[in-house]
Formats: sequence, structure tokens, C-alpha cells
Amino acid sequence: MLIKRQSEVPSSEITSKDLYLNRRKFLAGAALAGAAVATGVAFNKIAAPSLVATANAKIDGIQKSSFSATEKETPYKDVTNYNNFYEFSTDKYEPAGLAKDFKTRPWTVTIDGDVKKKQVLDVDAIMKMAAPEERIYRHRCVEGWSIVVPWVGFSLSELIKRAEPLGKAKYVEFTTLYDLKQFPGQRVPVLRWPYVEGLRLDEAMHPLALLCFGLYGEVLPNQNGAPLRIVIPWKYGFKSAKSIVRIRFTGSEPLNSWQENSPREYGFYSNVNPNVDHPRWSQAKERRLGEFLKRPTLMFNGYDQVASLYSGMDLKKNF
Ligand SMILES: Nc1nc2c(c(=O)[nH]1)N[C@H]1C(S)=C(S)[C@@H](COP(=O)(O)O)O[C@H]1N2
Ligand SMILES: [Mo]
Repeated sequence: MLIKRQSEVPSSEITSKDLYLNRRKFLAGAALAGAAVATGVAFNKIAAPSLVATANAKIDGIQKSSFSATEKETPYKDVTNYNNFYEFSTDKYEPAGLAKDFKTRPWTVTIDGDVKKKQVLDVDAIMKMAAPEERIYRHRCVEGWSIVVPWVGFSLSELIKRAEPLGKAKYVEFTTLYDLKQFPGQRVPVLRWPYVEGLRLDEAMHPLALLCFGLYGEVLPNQNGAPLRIVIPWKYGFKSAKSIVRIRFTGSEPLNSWQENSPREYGFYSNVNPNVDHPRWSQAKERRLGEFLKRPTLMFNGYDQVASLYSGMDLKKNF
């Protein structure tokens, strides 16, 4: 039976919680003994002792993208040690360790629903569909923190156009792997598993929507959604489903896991919007990991080029 979970941490609690966790890591890490633990200390310095070593394969032939932000990238060790991946754990520090032995090969993705070319694709074949690009994107979590990540992948539209959606396909649904042996978190009914996300087809076809299989020039670390995920930079982070095994085309709006869990708090669109607060906290500001002062959150997370997708829509209603 589904037990409704208490939702994600309100942003008002984030600073104190992060500092608590910082302190916990700090106490655990002898390497930093003696370092200042003043409240202004950057979170990334403190996270270092828990770093899970990774030796991921490099991706060849990565091209630069004009879509990249020019902001400072969040350090690799933070991007890969502070993760929302509830299939492993609801503790953001735990997926890095728990995902170490996650099996990402063999891995297939089923393409089905309202599409001409229903098929089961091997992930290695998907990765070769187009040239890999580095896309440095801002990523804004609905909980109030943000990161800047050099993802590797190519536009999701490359895969979608090869699948040839039928005219009646108006939406795309993404489903994460369901595997109780590998995902200890799926034994916990925080969400109805497997994790499901959805986009309108025109959103999914927007060139910014990324089919992602790497970061920092190497294949995706497991805790970041290996072997294949989406990254939708103008939407709150939870729209960017990890470890995808199915892409289904449909005529009706898919019910995404978070919306099903708490429809008042999480909508289908979930565009980053500083003017539409979460029922339990403001979305006007965010804290970039590693920084102390909050910064203003930008409409569509600063990706103004997607605005035309929503012209004429009331984004307070369609949150
Ligand atoms: N399958 C799955 N996808 C997921 C999540 C999850 O728990 N399970 N968490 C989401 C949330 S809330 C965020 S903020 C991002 C985090 O991605 P990152 O760990 O690569 O930064 O993944 C999203 N995709
Ligand atoms: Mo998130």
C-alpha cells in the first residue's frame, strides 16, 4: 500500500540541515580536522571526506555546445556525492556509495506507445545516434538548491525523431528501472515505483531537452542516473528522470510520480518559476551548492528560449 510521504525538505530548513550534515561529514573526516567549521564554510570542502572514488570511462569526441552556461561549474565531487536518487536512499549523501555496484550493462530502452518504430534499443546503440556534446546547464532542485553541471549527451529530439511518433502522440513518458535487488529504496513506499516522468512532446523536442549519458567528460556515475537519463534544465530537477528503461508516446498527459504523490505540491509542468511558490516554501531564491548566500531564482531557470512553449498558458494554474 502506498503511504504518502512527507514531502521534500522545505527550503527554510535547508541551510540548517546542510550545516548539520556538513558537520556530520566533518566529524567523520580526519582529513579536515582542524579546518574552520564556521557557518560560512563552503559545503563542498566539507563533503570531501565522504568522496566515493570513481574511475569512469572517458567519452570520446565530445563537442562544445552553444547552449552551455558560462557560470562556474559545481565541483565533480559535489555533483557526484550529493544526489536525489530515492531508489537508493532519501539521504542525499548515500546514493554515491549505494550505487557503486549498480549494473548498467546490458541495458535496453523500450520505445513504445503511439510511435511508428516500436523497438527495444541497446543503450550503446542509443549513445551512438548522434555526436556527444557537453552541455553546461544550471540545475534547480525544487527543494531550493542548485548546481551547474557539464553534462554529456545530445538533444532528446535525436532519438524521438528516429522513433517517428504518430500524429496522436502528444506526450512522452519516461520510466526508471524497477529492480528490488538493486534499488533498496524501492522497498520503501515513498513513491509508487517505478519512478515515472512526463513531458509534452513539444517540450521533449525542444533542443535544450537533453538525453544524457555523461558528465565531466566521462560516462555518468551510477548515482547520477547511469546509464541514461534526461536533463530538462528549465524544469525542477525531479523532471529529469534517471536510469531510464522505457520511453512511451501517448495522447494523454502522463501522471508523473511526484504529482501522483502530492498533486497540490508538484504539477505536471514544474517549470522553474520564482513567482509560483511551493505550497510550503518560497521558490524566489536558491542556494548554489558551495555558496553561502542565496541567489535569485530565474524564470525558466534562465532558459528564456523555452517561453514560447507556454505562451497563452496560466503558469500559476499549470505549475
Ligand atoms: N529515478 C529517479 N530520478 C530522479 C530522482 C529520483 O529520486 N529517482 N530524483 C530527481 C531529483 S529530485 C533531482 S534534483 C535530480 C538529481 O540529479 P543529480 O543527482 O544527477 O544531481 O534527479 C531527479 N531524477
Ligand atoms: Mo530535486
